[in-house]
Amino acid sequence: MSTNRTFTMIKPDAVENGHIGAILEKINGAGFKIVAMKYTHLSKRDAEVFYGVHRERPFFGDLVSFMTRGPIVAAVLEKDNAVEDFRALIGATNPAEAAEGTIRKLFAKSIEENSIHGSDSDENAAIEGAFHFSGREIY
Ligand code: FUP
Repeated sequence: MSTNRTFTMIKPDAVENGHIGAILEKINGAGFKIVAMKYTHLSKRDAEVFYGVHRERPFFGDLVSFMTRGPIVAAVLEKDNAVEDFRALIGATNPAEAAEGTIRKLFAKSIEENSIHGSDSDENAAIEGAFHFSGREIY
């Protein structure tokens, strides 16, 4: 995956609350092109592997429970400077600290259930995109 791409998940809280459409509108409105997308449901093992870097953190069990509670939307997005620009669009991990107009400020209720994921580096964007999509599913 080239460095103008990032990976996102619309998380179970945002799906449950009917925010898929509004969030995709924000993403497209900010100039991101969707090059892969699926509506899916993480297994416990999927969530444990995806968030493996947090395995030793006290919130890990709750994070896995939350991320497997219901369906998500996974997508690969394309734009110049995708990783950094998408992190700016979604806002701080804790929605209470997120800037006005960001996706987490608009839709998320707590740091645990913060509505959306965005890769934090080009390297992780490639790893996370490949975790969810085969090469022939990315256009
Ligand atoms: P982010 O890169 O903004 O998604 O944040 P992190 O990689 O630091 O955290 C990944 C996920 O772990 C967050 F989206 C929510 C969860 N988390 C908590 O539940 N509690 C915390 O204190 C930190 C993160």
